[in-house]
Amino acid sequence: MTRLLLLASLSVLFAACQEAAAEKGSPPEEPAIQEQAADWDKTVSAVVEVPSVQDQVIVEDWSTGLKEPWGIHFIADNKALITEKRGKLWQITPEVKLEVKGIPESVDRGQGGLLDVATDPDYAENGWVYLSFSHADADQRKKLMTKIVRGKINSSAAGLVWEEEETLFQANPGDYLDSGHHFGSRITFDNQGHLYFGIGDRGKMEMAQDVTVPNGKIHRIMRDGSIPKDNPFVNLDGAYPSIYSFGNRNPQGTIVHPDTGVVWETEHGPRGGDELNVIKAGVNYGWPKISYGINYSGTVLTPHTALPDMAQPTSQWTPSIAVCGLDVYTGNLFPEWRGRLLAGALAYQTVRLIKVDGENYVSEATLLQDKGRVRDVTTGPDGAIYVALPTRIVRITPKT
Ligand SMILES: [Ca+2]
Repeated sequence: MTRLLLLASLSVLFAACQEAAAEKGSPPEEPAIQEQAADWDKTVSAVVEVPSVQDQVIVEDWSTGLKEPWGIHFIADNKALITEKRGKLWQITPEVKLEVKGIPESVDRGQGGLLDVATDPDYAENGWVYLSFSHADADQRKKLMTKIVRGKINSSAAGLVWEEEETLFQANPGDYLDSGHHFGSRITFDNQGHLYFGIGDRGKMEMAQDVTVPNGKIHRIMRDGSIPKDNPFVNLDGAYPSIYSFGNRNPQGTIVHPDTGVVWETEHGPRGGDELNVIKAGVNYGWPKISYGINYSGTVLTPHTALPDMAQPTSQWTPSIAVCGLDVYTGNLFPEWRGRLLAGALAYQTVRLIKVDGENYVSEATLLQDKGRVRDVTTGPDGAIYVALPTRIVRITPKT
């Protein structure tokens, strides 16, 4: 009942927004696709051709023999935790690959599986490791939803073991979906004790506008899983209190910029319209009411690239590069790149180095191209840039 009421009130709000737009003289009916293309230049940049900085770097294998690595996170110099989508967590150095046994069971189906890995900002003191994955309901593993846990990796006679597990986010059983699409779900932290993660729309695009379901959202929780008192929907009956923003199609990169505290996010558009967003409390990022993309079949998905009360992306990529993995460069090997975003991409097999200024997009360059689909990218403790490709991790260092 609550959900119905909320949906009803949201659609009333939406209708009111449309009317308001019509009153202001905006066309109530759609511009053609060609006219939308012209609009891209007026609102946000559609980045197609970018300069390359590849001649400034060396790319070498760091770890090979991996199978679909999804997340990479360094825990010491030359030592990283790596997730494989099929459900394995590894502690890896260039010489030794150790499996962490006893991690929670994930379901490797479609885009689901074992997804991101991150460590606590106070990892050296508390040892907490965070995982996101596609979790199955009890009903024969048919229905799935993104789940977030933390645990500790301890040494035992049998090797590395996952222990002291705590569930930080788990959806209500009724919100699990029989779909293998769009799980999100990078994990990142700010310096006020919050943990951010995304859940994609799970292939049910209208649900991204409904705050009574967890999909199509960026969530913010405390590191122990409790809900921040100032989250935007904590007082809205029926809403998931962990929701921080909504209307997010499939967040595949989320990172808090260490210099500015800005929460940057990359998300997949449909065909066209991959987005770079600045995530803020309570904001509607528009999916699927507004998009710079079209349906995969080539038909119009939505006539709108902008509507009142829906945030524009900071930048967007049309055609889609299939953004995946996002970090901020914080090392010393490339001093002039400090503070820039590192954005990976699957379809375009690229890593983009993005210059930002506060909440604004400035420019981007190609750092890596055509080495394989890029699933994740991170700054290592040594200042090199590490990139997860389909079977290996490569290390990027300066040429001179
Ligand atoms: Ca959007």
